[in-house]
Amino acid sequence: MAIPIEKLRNIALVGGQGTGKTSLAEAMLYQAKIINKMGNTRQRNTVSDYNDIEKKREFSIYPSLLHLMWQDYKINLLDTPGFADFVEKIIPILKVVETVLLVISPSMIVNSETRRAWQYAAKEKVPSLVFVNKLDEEKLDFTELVKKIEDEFTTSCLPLHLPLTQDGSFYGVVNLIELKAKIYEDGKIKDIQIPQGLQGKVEELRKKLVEAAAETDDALIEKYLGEEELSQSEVKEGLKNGVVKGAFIPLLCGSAVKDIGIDLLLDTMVDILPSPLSEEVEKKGLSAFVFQTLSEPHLGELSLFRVYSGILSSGSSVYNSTKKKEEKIGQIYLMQGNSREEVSQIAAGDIGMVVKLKDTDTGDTFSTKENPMVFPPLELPQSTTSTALKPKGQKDEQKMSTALARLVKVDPLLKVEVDKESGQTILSGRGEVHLEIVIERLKNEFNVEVETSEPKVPYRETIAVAAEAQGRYKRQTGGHGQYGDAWLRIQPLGRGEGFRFVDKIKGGTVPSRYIPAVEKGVKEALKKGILASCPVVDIEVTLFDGSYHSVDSSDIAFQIAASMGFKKALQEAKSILLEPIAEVGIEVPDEFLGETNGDLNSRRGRILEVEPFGGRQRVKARVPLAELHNYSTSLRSITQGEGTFTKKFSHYERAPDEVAQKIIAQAKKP
Ligand SMILES: Nc1nc2c(ncn2[C@@H]2O[C@H](COP(=O)(O)OP(=O)(O)OP(=O)(O)O)[C@@H](O)[C@H]2O)c(=O)[nH]1
Ligand SMILES: [Mg+2]
Repeated sequence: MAIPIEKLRNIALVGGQGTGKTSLAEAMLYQAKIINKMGNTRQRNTVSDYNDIEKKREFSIYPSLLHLMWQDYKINLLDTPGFADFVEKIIPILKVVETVLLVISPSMIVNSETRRAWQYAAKEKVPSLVFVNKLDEEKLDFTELVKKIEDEFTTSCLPLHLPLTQDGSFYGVVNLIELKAKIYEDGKIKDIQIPQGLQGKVEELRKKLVEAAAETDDALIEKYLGEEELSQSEVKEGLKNGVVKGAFIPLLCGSAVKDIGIDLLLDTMVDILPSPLSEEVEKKGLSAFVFQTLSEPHLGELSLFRVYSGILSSGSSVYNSTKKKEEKIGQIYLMQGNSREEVSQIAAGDIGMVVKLKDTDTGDTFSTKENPMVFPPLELPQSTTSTALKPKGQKDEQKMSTALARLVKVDPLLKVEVDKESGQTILSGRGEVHLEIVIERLKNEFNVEVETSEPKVPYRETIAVAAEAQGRYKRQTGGHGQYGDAWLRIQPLGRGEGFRFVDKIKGGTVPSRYIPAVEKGVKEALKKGILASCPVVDIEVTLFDGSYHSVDSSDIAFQIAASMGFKKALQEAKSILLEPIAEVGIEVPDEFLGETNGDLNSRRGRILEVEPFGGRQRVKARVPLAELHNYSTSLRSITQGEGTFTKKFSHYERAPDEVAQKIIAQAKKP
């Protein structure tokens, strides 16, 4: 069944953890008669949270795609996870929806995850509307709520609904667009008169609403100022304009688990939310964007895509213009959680899924080779938490790296690297739970058990004063022996200057043909210093004297002699340990600044700058990398989830003596 593009809606459900997004999706599917009984995340039987790990944890981890028909409109819903580690999963999704439904609850109006989600949506210029859920359970001060939303999002908040409560219990909703009231009793919906006591409030809100609708259009405002009544459809059209422009945030209310206000929510989506036409791509032929990849144990990889122009058909060949490769499209499906329905094609504006693509990743564009276009690459934040992984089974090394590669492919917020220096496999992500889940999947789906440890800190060794030493290597065995002798002088260089080798041999005391061997020997020795087996840096090594033997000398003998001499010189100079320092940028609300700074001090951090901005503080600091392990978790707990941070390597600094002693002792342990 082809649905005209103006009758499509693509909507993302976003907001803090546990506000009821998954439940709301379930309630909408129920209203639309896709399911005949509502599941509950606590009973682990919702359509959206179908994954075993989601069921076990009872919250969403992966975005899921659902769809329903309301009137003759098709609504695609993307239910996203609210847990702090997963908020960034909405970034690709914001590319493919026209609106964001921000789900809040009276006890969690705007927490840090909701705020972040809002900021991402605002950055992508995707308009939002707010649904206050859980009114069956939590008390709400309506006026206070509107004010809070306006303060937080600095946009005017426009209630479309007013909750009906009696003796503190929530039983119905006044629809301010149509000026009708509804009550919900045991699954039955009844129209009622707007209660007398509410008339005043209803009139006040209705006036605000009509005014906001009129203000979006010159003709409407003229009519309105001329004191003519706007028709129902004019009000709706005006509201739709306002939503597209982000002129206000519409506010709706209800209860997902009690199924109150859900029909009105769906009506609103149809009536005043924009269709994909609001952002039509000017293009001939196919353009589509892969916004999500999921992996299913028996199916392999599933790619969710949104078509912007043209049609994507099963069995066709398309051009992956990001990778510049042809891609064969197999069977296309519509998704309802994890159940799939085969379709022959997906047209512009709509969302679908295709399995087993060869060369396509999240963020890739499909088009035609004749008319290629590429959507800009996704801007994803850096990882904040890392752990080193080692397989428990000795033979599982290869299995682990294959499994990790597959998991990273379906999650662009994850990163796996083998650290060149330590040889450790480092898994990085957005938080500890994010990494825990990967480890759980390695075990459940790939049968690889792993041990975790802290990633090794890349310390360095250097010298602060100059020194000299002789390296002499002499071996007499049977026939011809080995002989090399080099006098080396070492001198400190500036931080970051690395290594310099100087040849100051006079009079051929070391013949020039052996000098490269001396340099090579020093370079070998640089790789592992004498303190904690870490590389030696920022040092100048001068070969200034030596001796040789016409028969016994060789490259290898000079190499060994140089290496011995270099180590001796390091001892003479009393080499020192350098530790990496990271520059961190932290953002916290005002009230947590004191504790955040205190914590930075206890991590040997140096605060460089504190700059206030809009009720928050930006802190720039330098902190030894070794002290930042698990920082994302501590910052979250200090700031009740409100703090965010980025880190990048800054420079090396001499480690304080007591710190260095510990590191050296640790490294000497067998
Ligand atoms: N009383 C009441 N409880 C609700 C309502 N909606 C959801 N809940 C409960 O709140 C809890 C969390 O609901 P979910 O739907 O899983 O919340 P979510 O927003 O999807 O959470 P995340 O996926 O972690 O972001 C569950 O125990 C739900 O039963 C509601 O309208 N009223
Ligand atoms: Mg959920």
